[in-house]
Amino acid sequence: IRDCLRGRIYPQQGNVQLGGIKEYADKLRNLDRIIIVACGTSWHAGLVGEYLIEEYARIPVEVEYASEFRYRNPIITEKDLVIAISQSGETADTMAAIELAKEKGATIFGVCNVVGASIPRITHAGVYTHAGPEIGVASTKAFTSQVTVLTLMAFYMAQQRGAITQSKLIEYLTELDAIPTLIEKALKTNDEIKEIAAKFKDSRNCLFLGRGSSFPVALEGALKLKEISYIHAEGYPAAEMKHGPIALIDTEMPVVFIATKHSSYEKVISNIQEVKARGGRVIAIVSEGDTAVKDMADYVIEIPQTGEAFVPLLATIPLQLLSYHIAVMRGCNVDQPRNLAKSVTV
Ligand code: F1P
Repeated sequence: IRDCLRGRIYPQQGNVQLGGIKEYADKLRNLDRIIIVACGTSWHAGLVGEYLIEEYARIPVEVEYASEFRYRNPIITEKDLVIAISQSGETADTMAAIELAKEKGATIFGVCNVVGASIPRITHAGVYTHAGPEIGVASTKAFTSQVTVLTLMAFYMAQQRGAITQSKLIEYLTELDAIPTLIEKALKTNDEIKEIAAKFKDSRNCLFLGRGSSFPVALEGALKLKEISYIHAEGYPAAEMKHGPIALIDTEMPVVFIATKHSSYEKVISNIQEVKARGGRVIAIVSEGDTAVKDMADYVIEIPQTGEAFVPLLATIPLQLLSYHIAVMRGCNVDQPRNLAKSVTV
């Protein structure tokens, strides 16, 4: 995360560039569909990409686990654009999904961190995230960088297709430029998060809930907790809670909400009330200055105010820190979690 803040992701000059995909501007203007393939954390970044591309560029997007896609008989045509996302650029399932889509004539873009890895070599074009080496096995800064690239892609495609004007594009890019400073600010909640972690370190389960593009952030928060602390955690769309997970809520169940002041704020508030009414313990990620959620939740963590498109970049930070502190307090090796490999090449 700190490397990202030092400007190793956008906007440092010459780093993240859409140059490769800009050669495909015509294709992007005439696309009917995008298929995103990835595994693990990269798949969660793909889901954020789906929300942003559909919202801003209005292109239909499907997000597939590469590990499933490669073994079924998916419908792919030469009109499709497939975006493969991978930190390592070596994940065997993602490579197999690319080969399958290539055989059917699709155009393939890659979003990779490791320069010169296998995936960039088998894609038609792509973007390097340049987040620097991931030291730990669990993906952290790679996720924020992938989301940054997908956010840029969504705005670029939107502008190419006339869904947003050039001046709107510049407005969004200016907002994106401010994100590293806002992440610095978000990191200042580290000590508060450590105190919250101490209260929940002995939990056996945890739920993460969010709506819209905060739903994939909830999935990623749950995955980080599972991967590094071995606590069973589930991410769900908050609106899905009433269709099942609500049965799990009792005084032993911590529920982490992403409850920033954006389009679904009121609905998330009613979900928090439902959890509190059943004795659940709520940790909420809120926008700076929020009062309504503060009155309801047991613990709140503030993130700086930002446009809705950029919430995934900021809301992820406290969730990563929460998992980190819980894992350290439980004596887990956060860099080398048991049973996990950095690149899954088989
Ligand atoms: C995909 C991934 C990572 C996870 C772990 C296993 O890797 O699932 O998200 O943290 O390292 O592999 P990649 O394709 O993004 O390199």
